Amino acid sequence: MTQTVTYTRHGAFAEALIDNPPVNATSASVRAGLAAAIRTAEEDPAVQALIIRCAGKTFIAGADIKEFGKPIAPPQLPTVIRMMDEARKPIIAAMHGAVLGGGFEVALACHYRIATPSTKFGFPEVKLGLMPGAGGSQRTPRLAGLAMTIKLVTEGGQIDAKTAHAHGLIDEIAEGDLGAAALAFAERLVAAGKGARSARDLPMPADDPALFEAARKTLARKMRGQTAPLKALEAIRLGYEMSFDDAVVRELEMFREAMAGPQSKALRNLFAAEREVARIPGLPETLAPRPIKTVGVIGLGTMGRGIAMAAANAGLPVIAVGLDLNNLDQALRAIGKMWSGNVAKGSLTQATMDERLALITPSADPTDLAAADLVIEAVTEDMAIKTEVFARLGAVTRPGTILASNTSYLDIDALATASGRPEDVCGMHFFNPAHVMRLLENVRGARTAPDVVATIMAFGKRIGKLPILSGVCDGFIVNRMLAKRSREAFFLVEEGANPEAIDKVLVSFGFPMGPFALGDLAGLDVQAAARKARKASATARELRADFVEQMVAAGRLGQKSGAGWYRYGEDRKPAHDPETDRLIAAHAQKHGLLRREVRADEIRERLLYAMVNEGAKILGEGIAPRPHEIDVAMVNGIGFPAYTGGPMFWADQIGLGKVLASIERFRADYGDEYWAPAPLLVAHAGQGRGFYG
Ligand code: 3H9
Repeated sequence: MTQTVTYTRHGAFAEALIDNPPVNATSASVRAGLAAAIRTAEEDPAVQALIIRCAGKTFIAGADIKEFGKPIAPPQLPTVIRMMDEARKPIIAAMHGAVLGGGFEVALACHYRIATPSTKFGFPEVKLGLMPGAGGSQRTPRLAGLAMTIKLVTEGGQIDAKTAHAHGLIDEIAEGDLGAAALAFAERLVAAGKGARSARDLPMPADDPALFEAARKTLARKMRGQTAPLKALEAIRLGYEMSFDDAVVRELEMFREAMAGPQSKALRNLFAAEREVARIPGLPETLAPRPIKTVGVIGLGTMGRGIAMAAANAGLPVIAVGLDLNNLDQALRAIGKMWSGNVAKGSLTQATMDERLALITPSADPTDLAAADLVIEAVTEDMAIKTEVFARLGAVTRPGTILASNTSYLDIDALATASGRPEDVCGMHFFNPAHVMRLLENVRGARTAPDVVATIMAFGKRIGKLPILSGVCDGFIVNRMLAKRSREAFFLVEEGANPEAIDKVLVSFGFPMGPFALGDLAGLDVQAAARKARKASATARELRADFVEQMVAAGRLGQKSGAGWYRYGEDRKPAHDPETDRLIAAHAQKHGLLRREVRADEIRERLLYAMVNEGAKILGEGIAPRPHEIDVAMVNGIGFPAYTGGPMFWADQIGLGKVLASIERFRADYGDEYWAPAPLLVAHAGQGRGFYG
């Protein structure tokens, strides 16, 4: 048929086999091949039914994202789907892997559907700022009802084959070889005298405005700020307002409008960036990673426990070394408690939990780490202690064992020197809670061996993380950028903004919470310790804005003590606390500060441009190889809203010239020390280009 679609006759049945790696997207040649297969099967009197199946790991995982934003070669997907609707012979989808987006739409346009038990189905379009564009919003309700449709189409999640079957989205779950099962299904179909049929001809389910209303509320909370989910919801309603044929035309128009919008552009850039960060410039893709069969974790505080859990969750044996026996026992009980919580919620079986626990071997003796292939150090964030631990690790582990520090800002190169094996040393900075958060900031030291870099990137993926690579600097990518945001937040409080107003600006920008609510959540004692560690490099003004230290001195540690910037009741919701106002007022009086009204615009620009400027320095210094790393890290690490694409992409959309002009204004007002623009930002702005080109 075409390069990507093979047409084969098996007696009375034809099979169109799609082979378009990596994910069998409906690229131009697939669309053309499918159209040709449908025509051929329709015209061949010997063919009684057509089967559509895919080679490789998956059924069609969607429209071809790489074609988006370019002119689409005919036939377009809706045209092929229309041919399926009009076919007189039954078309059967035989599915495995992921049936997503346009792939799900092709399946739903088939007249019958069978799938292997492990197949997953979904409409991830909203995650790309899009909505189904080839009938998904119209066929799904006709087959599966409104509630399931709303969930699938607006939230972008996936369902398994059992659920799809229970909701009428597939006809049969196929055991054994899929090709053979599809042929057997076709034979039974024809023997039973069943012919072509189309979901197009089914009625819409009874309207239920309350369901739509409830969904609007859920989306406003769960997918705050995103435009596509609400558009997708609106598209479902089209089925009540016009004929199926008109509704799919309008759905396609809405899909195209979404595609041209800023959120989709940003989310698609992020999708590509999340994949691009796995390819490290200058590192040959053929470089073999070192084998990791056993993981060691040393230091079993909150981070060490989470890291041990993340490794055991991926089925890896873990030697968990705690430095004293009491702590060891406590750590294991805490790990058990966290997994028990999952068992209680039903997301983990007791048997799996037992298996995972059995993978963790506790020890109080670092020499046991000789059996590990990778040791992740998560002891107290103190350079003297870490240096000692690395010296010890260098001595007790085998040469070639990778020694990674989970430090969030300390110097990996100094730890490398202490180990005596600098080529084996790197950073692996997990985010709290380490068994949950996807981002993993891997750090390459000056002397880290290239195959160590390849290993920690592959290892991160293996334990279900999204690893990005950073170079060595204070705070690496995420904390270095975040530190600038914190600096501005504290300065703004000194100048007159109140913490709630600052948090509100960031929440309305799309962050899950603002810097003060975040500080309360993380613990102000933790923040104070980090400030203390950086005291030597802090400016006089940064030292003066010592709100965190004042809070801690007053016993206000954040959520855990019931009060920090905010006051917390039983429900843990932040409430205004007049004590905070008093503390700020006293601070202003003590230092003779005249507080003024600060506008939301200024708050937003100071907090966000401080990060963009630091991001530009990080890029210019080569700490991040590309803007991709920064955007992926900030979206997944601190909740920079995904639909902006991340700070660097967002700045590109504003225009670097405009960003620079604001930074220059801040520089004039607040000094070079804080607002000297990054040379790369100046250079790019001068050339009229963005960070991405
Ligand atoms: C849509 O369908 C619109 C329609 O409703 C309307 C049309 C009119 N196209 O994620 P991975 C590449 S919107 C092109 O690492 P995994 C990806 O870039 C679309 N390429 O693998 C990467 O290549 P590279 C709705 C795609 O096994 C490689 O495949 N569909 C596409 O972890 C491997 O990807 C989606 O949004 C694509 N659609 O996960 C599905 N998808 O390394 C998005 C992937 O060269 N895809 N690639 O960059 C996914 O969710 C995952 O890729 C999947 C596999 C679960 C399929």
